[in-house]
Amino acid sequence: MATLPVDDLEITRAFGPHLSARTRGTRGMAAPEPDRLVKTHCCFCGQQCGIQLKVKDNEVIGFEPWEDFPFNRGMLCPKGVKRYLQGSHPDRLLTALRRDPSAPGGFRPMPYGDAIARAASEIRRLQDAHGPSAIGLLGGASLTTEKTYLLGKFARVCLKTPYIDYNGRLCMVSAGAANKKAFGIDRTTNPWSDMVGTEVIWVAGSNVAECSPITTNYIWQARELGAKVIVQDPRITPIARTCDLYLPVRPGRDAAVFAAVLQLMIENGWIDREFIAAHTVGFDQVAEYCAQWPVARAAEVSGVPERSIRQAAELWGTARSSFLFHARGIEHHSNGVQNALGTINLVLASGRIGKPKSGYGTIVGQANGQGGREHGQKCDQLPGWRDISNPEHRQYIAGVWGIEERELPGPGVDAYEMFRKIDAGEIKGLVSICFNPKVSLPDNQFVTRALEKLELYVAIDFFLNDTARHADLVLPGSLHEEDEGTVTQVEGRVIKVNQAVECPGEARQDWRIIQDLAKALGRPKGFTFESPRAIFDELRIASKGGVADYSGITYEKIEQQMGVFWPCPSDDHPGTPRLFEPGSVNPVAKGAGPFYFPDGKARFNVAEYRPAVDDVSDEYPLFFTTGRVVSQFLSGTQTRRIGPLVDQYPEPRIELHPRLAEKLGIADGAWATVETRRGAITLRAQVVTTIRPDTIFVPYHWAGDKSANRLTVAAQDPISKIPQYKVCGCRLRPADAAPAYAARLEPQQ
Ligand SMILES: Nc1nc2c(c(=O)[nH]1)N[C@H]1C(S)=C(S)[C@@H](COP(=O)(O)OP(=O)(O)OC[C@H]3O[C@@H](n4cnc5c(=O)[nH]c(N)nc54)[C@H](O)[C@@H]3O)O[C@H]1N2
Ligand SMILES: Nc1nc2c(c(=O)[nH]1)N[C@H]1C(S)=C(S)[C@@H](COP(=O)(O)OP(=O)(O)OC[C@H]3O[C@@H](n4cnc5c(=O)[nH]c(N)nc54)[C@H](O)[C@@H]3O)O[C@H]1N2
Ligand code: SF4
Ligand SMILES: [Mo]
Repeated sequence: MATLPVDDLEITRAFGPHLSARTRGTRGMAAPEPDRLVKTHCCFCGQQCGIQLKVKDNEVIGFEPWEDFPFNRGMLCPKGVKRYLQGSHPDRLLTALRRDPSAPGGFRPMPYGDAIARAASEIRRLQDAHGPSAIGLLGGASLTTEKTYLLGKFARVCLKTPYIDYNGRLCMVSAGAANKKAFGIDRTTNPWSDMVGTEVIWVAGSNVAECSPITTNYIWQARELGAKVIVQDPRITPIARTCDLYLPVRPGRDAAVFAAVLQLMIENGWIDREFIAAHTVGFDQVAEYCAQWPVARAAEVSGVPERSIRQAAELWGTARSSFLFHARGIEHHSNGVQNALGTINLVLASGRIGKPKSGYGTIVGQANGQGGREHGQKCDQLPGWRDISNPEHRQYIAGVWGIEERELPGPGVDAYEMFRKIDAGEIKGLVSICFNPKVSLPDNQFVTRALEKLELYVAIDFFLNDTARHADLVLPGSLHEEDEGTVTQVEGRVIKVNQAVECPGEARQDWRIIQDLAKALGRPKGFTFESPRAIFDELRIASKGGVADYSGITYEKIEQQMGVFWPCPSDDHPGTPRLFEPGSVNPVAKGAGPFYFPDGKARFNVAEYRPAVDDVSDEYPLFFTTGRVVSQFLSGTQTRRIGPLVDQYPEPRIELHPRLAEKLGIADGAWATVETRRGAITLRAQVVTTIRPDTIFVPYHWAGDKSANRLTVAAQDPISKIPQYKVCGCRLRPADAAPAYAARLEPQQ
């Protein structure tokens, strides 16, 4: 298939002249009065702030704070405040599209019913010729839990393919695998309000202030009451600017720091031997490994000064209460699971878990980063956090789905591996929803090449995202405010997204599209739900008895309690805000102890340091790392269309330290070219004192020749399969010339 041009400048520019009535209201002209307010949640990050949408004539025209919602108490970040502007964007898909290279933009509108029929007949053709596994399905963790459940069922029961995976593969899976190994359950341990009053908070690899702004507020509240904050990051991010101890780690070296800290805790007697003996196994092997990490060695490897590692060990080791958080900074590595296990070892050795002012958590990324990883859209998983390779689990879910156990496919492969299978011709047709892999996967020129080999690609989205531009058929799905359903936010609280408006034009709610496909394929059995509530009711049964047990959660209970923390195993159960409390009972340990293993004990795991793949070298001497800025979200499909957010940070820039800038002769604002073994891109430089001089940072929210993922390496963690987005070797030089896109940019200061 031919590639269509991708130019996000056109997207952004389109926003200006096409401002709709409601958008004009936000730009100084009189805003219309709303007909009603709808209590719901933000569509963007995993904080899932409560918000009230103002609705007039089936349009969202603004927002009001929802001050009663306990998590954010009316506070919102810039993205939450501007989110409502996307619905009115002229790019909103109102019809199905079919590829036609002769049409302007490469696509022609098509009646929805014809598009569904065409998609189904092509899927059937490919499956008849090559078997069920010729089709792959990609889902997303911005979808409601009901949709993710339906997708998992659709892949296995309707398409009968093992090949389903989701974009959380790029996000939560290192933390998830580590949590599974250590605790037998994968959830943050405490509600965030528990943080207020704790003594020490350790943040490893998270730009909390820009990516989880409401969490920052909890950290600040804790600090007001005396908490000491430790931040471990190669950049002095906004949260690091106000912390008590900053650990300027070299990208990819965190495991060395964790090992040395544990070693110092052991040497100084700062561990809780009683807790370790009563509630854990595996400590001795971990202690043996850490003995190889005297502080001097860790300092040399990690770049963190010896005295800072000692201070961290003392602060952490001697505290009476504490929280440890991490996010993608330590997880986006080919050593990501080991890094996460390194932090868990520090928590377990301290014995500070399962208590009101002490806890541990990985900060969830996407809107439903938590619920979206529990109910079966992962390649190896069945609903309720069940395992697709476990015969008992298969039997149970087959029973719920009304099929024979042997009819259930086995485990599939991770999302990146699916692209390798596409490249190899094994997967010939792809259906994707809520995923923009062309921008978000590493080494994305490979992804583009693979997309071109597909015989059939069907994309479901509300915008024609950069990947969907390769589709044969595009089905117009639903925006967040056009549907209802549950999501599970960062604390483990299951909440409800409420519908504010109807889908415009021929657009459909995503779950209806999936069911329409099942019907057109002639396999409607099990796909005749009439509402998200009906899907949720089946999900409750499917999750019953699993680790992620939602069976006692109802839409009514969510509304009454403003959210229900899972697990919630029965109708009269109030939910579980805090995990692992003494005396707590779970379905795996059955009362033997608070952790989710048959003996009720947590597991220490040796958390080994391994050098990064494609690490710095003589040829590529600088660390290249990637991440986010506050005003943009993920692959930018949504936020690059919201004018005020674009204004806040219009273009990706290369952050570099003044010393490096001077050495290379690169001035602030000048064009510079960064190159890795995969390719080169030219962006403006942003000279900042808040980054290690041996490291450069580029945010990844842009496509095409501004895409950081042209440069990243497709190395993956062997257990979680997360890509190593956070480090590879690169070199930097002043640009020979401005890039082609510069000609169309606004003049810069
Ligand atoms: N504004 C905004 N907010 C978001 C998102 C967004 O796109 N935009 N996305 C949401 C999603 S899906 C996610 S996953 C989260 C991500 O939230 P975060 O993980 O907090 O964000 P990142 O920018 O990916 O990376 C965090 C930090 O890791 C640091 N880092 C890089 N390499 C290393 C390393 O080797 N070790 C350590 N210790 N740190 C390192 C970077 O300097 C960066 O400050 O944010 C969520 N919130
Ligand atoms: N270099 C680098 N790359 C990264 C990262 C990094 O830190 N550095 N971070 C990684 C991480 S943590 C993540 S989470 C991924 C995210 O990567 P992606 O999942 O590819 O990013 P999104 O922008 O969320 O793409 C989702 C698409 O779904 C659509 N969408 C959103 N909600 C809905 C919905 O309800 N229904 C439908 N039908 N469509 C919807 C949006 O319009 C968008 O086109 O990127 C990863 N890539
Ligand atoms: S913090 Fe996250 S959920 Fe809250 S308003 Fe911002 S993007 Fe939305
Ligand atoms: Mo993420």
